[in-house]
Amino acid sequence: MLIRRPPPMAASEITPEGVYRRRRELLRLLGMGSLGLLAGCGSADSGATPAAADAAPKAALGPFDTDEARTSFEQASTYNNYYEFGTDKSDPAKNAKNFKPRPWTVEVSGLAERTGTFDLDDLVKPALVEERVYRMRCVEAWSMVIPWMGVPLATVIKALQPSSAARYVAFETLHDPQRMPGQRQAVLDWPYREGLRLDEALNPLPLLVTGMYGRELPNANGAPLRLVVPWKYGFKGIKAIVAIRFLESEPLTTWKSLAPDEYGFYANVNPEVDHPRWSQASERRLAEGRSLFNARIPTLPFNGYAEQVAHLYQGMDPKTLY
Ligand SMILES: Nc1nc2c(c(=O)[nH]1)N[C@H]1C(S)=C(S)[C@@H](COP(=O)(O)O)O[C@H]1N2
Ligand SMILES: [Mo]
Repeated sequence: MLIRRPPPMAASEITPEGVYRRRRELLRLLGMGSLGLLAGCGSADSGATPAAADAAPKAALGPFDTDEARTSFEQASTYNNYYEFGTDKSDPAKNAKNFKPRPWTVEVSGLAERTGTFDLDDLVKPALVEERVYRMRCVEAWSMVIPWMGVPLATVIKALQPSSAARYVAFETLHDPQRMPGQRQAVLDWPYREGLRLDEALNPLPLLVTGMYGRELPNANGAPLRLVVPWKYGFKGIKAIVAIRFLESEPLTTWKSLAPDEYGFYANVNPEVDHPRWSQASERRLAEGRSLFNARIPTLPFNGYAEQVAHLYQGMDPKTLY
């Protein structure tokens, strides 16, 4: 995570949020079964223009959804970290445009009852997809509010039946320099790797994501399958997942192995533990009506999810949680 001055955002402040809402309403009117599930989990209209928001029917927010102003689809899909497609924020949207995210399989291995190669739809069942509106806080101190669509990681893991010896779950991104041009350079030790402690992974918050804003997941955001762990820094949210492994000991993760004094395995958002090169006390929120140049807002412990997850770390030194 090299530190760069953020590029100008002017054009992308104009958002297609209205388009997103209209599509949802249309699907609702058509009574589409799968959307019933999605809509039931809430899609508040808080990020919309005021006039449209008043006119639109309001679905209740789910228990984990934030009602903060949302980042627009345009912003969230064009300002990305995805080094497999380049290191500039604008690279992934351009360089991943022709990436083919289907067909897609995921290899499950290690300490579990059900292992093997799964077709994506068999592992992350479309019928179980729900919407979650989460804050996303990058370790670089910018943040977004994104309506993700996916299946709770806990649901998927339980179906795989990890054995009692399994204490960690590890994830790996596709390694294919033909399809991911950024991998032709040794920027990272490819493939990108991430992981969670199993009890973290079984918490209700982490989501295996296949969509956002009521649409298929854009390639730049990690199509067809990425992880979202809202109380941790964004780099834990590994994209284009092709492998899931159940392990007894902590797996090596990409950013920790590259710079262990700067990035940890836990990477829990913590305003009191600064990055060695910058403060983590506040963040620049990229959302409706805000740009990266707006005044900073305070960063919350566990990114505002302390109530749901703080108990997982009782007795641990907050410094090691970074
Ligand atoms: N495979 C892979 N996953 C990745 C990254 C990456 O470079 N490669 N970047 C991470 C970082 S640093 C962040 S902040 C988020 C960004 O997700 P977004 O582009 O959808 O906002 O993806 C994470 N997942
Ligand atoms: Mo990040």
